[in-house]
Amino acid sequence: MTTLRLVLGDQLNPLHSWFTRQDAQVVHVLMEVRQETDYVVHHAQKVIAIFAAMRDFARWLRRNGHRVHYLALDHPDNRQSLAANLDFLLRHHQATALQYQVPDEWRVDRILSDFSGSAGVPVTQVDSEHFYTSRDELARLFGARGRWTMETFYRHMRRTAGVLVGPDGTPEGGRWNFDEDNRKPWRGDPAVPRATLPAHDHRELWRTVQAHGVKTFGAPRAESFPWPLNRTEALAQLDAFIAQRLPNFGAYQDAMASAEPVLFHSLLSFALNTKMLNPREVVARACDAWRRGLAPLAAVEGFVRQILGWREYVRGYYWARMPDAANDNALDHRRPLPRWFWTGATHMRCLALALRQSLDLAYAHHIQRLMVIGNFALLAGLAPGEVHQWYLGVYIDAFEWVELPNTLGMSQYADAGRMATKPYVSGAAYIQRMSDYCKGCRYKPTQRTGSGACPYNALYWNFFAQHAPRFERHPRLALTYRQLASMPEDTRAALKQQAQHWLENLDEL
Ligand code: FAD
Ligand code: DLZ
Repeated sequence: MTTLRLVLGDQLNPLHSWFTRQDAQVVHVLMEVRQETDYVVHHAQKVIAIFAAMRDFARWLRRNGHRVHYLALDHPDNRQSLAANLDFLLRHHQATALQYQVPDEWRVDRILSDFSGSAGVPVTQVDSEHFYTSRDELARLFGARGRWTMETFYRHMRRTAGVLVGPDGTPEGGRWNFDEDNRKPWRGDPAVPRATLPAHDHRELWRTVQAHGVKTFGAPRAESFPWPLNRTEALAQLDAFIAQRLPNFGAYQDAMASAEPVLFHSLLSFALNTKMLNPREVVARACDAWRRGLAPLAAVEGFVRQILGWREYVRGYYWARMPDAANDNALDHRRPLPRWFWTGATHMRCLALALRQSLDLAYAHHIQRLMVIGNFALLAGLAPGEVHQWYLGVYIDAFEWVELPNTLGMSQYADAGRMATKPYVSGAAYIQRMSDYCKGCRYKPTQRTGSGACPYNALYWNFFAQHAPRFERHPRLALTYRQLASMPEDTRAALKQQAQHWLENLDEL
């Protein structure tokens, strides 16, 4: 009477109730499959990280007395798909039941529920015991309301989870939101503490991945692999963040610096998304640091907002809107990605830095993703589906449930503003204010036209001119359209012509 339990590559949670007791009749199954390496072209570090963390988790299970059947990528029994392997393993173990934790991705959810219908044994889906909210909580909260604002959801979460609220349900410090205190550029001070990152040797694993012909991009860094691959390492990273970087997280949350790719960000998204860490413990640690006077409220609230607010919000949005959300393209943007998205070889220094960093580290922080790369993609009218595939592949933390809403909703306005109240776009001035990226750039951030002008500027005005029928009556864009209307006709024509030139020569920028 054997039961198989499937553990997916982003379900590496040692605190799950499945693992509270050993049972000789339960076999835990983990599988490295081409189906999962190939649904998009992943960054090399993402494939190494998932496989290495799965292998580590399997070892942890065995050490703790659990039975494990691990199908490595090159194992002769491996059928390379979730369903074919489950079919084989059910027969191999003569199993009489299959259990799996609710997957986070719509695609995998389909695969497993389709398989359940033909498994030939009873199949049970259990909770992954990770998120604060159920998949449908956001949809239930907002119901038929047209716009689902994050702020409303976040306040609901603060109250229901009892996070940074007083006994009467009012926010600590008298405000729900400290964003206004949190928008400082960083000019070299305070110093950024050196992150102590793991340094795993995964050259052998990388050779296996390559020998199998898995297509990847980006730097593998296999000889000194820098990501946490188990809960112990993830907790060490959390400790270091709380002690060293959280106090300045809020103030410099939106800042960018060429010498400091991470600044005061936590680097916790991979550990969170693979469930090595639970969001509750991360939030609790941050709140505790504030209570003990080790970090200011503005920093702690800013950090909590990302996890208790945005992270749960995008998950609810994803489950409410899939599968339709994947095809969103409200602005009918169709241009292919410029070639330099895969190399970073562009003369625009901000993009070169953000892209090279992404290819090198499989990481960029939020503002680099949103206001440098995403901003350009939207202004240049790149096809949102292609932009989504790129983001889904490139970052170590990219899983569709969190990547897709951020890319198509927040960044590309492809959902017609269901998520973002207005498009997240800017000209060069924002990038210049929030970073040192423009220093030494071939293009001048203060110039709008001419071969030395920063392309963001003409593209910015062209975007609003082109999409005037959609945005000109938007109350929060009134100033933008007043500025556009007050420009002399020949200025508007020159901006249009300049933007056209950039758009026709994207690969050369
Ligand atoms: P920190 O800045 O230290 O934030 C702490 C934690 O808050 C993060 O680890 C993350 O779990 C959570 N968080 C912060 N912002 C968001 C957000 N907007 N949505 C959900 N959770 C958030 N995040 C992913 O985890 N996976 C993705 O694939 C992903 N794709 C993105 C694509 C685009 C276009 C944009 C604009 C954002 C994307 N984000 C994604 C959100 C955010 O950029 C990353 O979570 C963050 O940069 C991860 O780095 P960190 O751990 O240092 O985060
Ligand atoms: C991202 C990924 C990759 C590259 N490979 C595997 C794999 O071989 N086996 C596996 O179980 N999971 C993998 N993953 C993570 C899955 O894509 C993830 O489990 C789904 O996104 C479900 O949310």
